[in-house]
Amino acid sequence: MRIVATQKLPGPTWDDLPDVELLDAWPPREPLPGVEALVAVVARVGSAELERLPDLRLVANYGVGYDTVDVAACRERGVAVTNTPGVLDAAVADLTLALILACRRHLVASDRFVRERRWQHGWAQPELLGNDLAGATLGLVGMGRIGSEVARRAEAFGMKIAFHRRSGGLPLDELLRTADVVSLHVPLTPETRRLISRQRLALLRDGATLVNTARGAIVDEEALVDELVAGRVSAGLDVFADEPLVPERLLDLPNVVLTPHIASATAETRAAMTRVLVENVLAFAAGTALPNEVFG
Ligand code: 8YV
Repeated sequence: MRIVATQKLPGPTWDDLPDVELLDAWPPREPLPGVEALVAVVARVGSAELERLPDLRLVANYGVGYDTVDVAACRERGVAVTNTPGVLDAAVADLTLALILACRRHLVASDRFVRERRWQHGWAQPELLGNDLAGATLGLVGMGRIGSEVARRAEAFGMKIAFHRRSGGLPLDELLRTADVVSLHVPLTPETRRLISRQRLALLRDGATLVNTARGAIVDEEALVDELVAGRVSAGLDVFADEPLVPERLLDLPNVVLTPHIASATAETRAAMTRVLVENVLAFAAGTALPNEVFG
């Protein structure tokens, strides 16, 4: 079976895949007949890309979020799509807590303060005065595997948990109005695109923190930048609407902590994601049921 990958993946199980060809460009410049499986790493797979791979039967997406893959277009052509759920929940939840702590305790600004040799009195500067996690309310938008892991960790810090999800929990607007920290844990779908609109951002309390480790396009990014420039709220952002572009206006703001989509980026988690992806490709090659097929 001919397998191609947009990139080599980390971890020992990668070598369990037989003869993977690494593509030097995505999408391929020329059509590649005979390729049946594609390992896709942050790669857009839509109708145009599928045309270059006329014999494709599997898109194995490296990641739990598969918004870059047009699942409907794949289905139309009889191409199955798999993802890598379950193994990255803890890593994403850890980074979420790290961003919450970094924002609420001005960690990055404090580090900069020391490095810039501005620490000249024993007493912390007023602008570095933070807020307790204990007693603060964390509003989770989405309460699936990752949201639940975030809740578990935040409870250990003494935070009160509120959540919104499709069925149950607080209405979204009420959650946004009442939480001290709002964290997003929903997939990017047509329903969640710009779910956190300009109007909804305006509902956030003064001094609230928005954390996004899900997908940038869930938020109206321009409206968020406006709020952050105004200094009314703070944010911890691991994801952006048009990665790797980060809005220029964010780069000098003290009330934002920025990371380059690293929520799942631990050696252990990335290796586990590779293992799950490889299991799916091997199941496909063996003609057995795909462990993590997604259907749109
Ligand atoms: C990236 C993620 O896909 O799983 C997801 O949905 O966003 C990440 O794990 C991964 O970093 C691919 O590079």
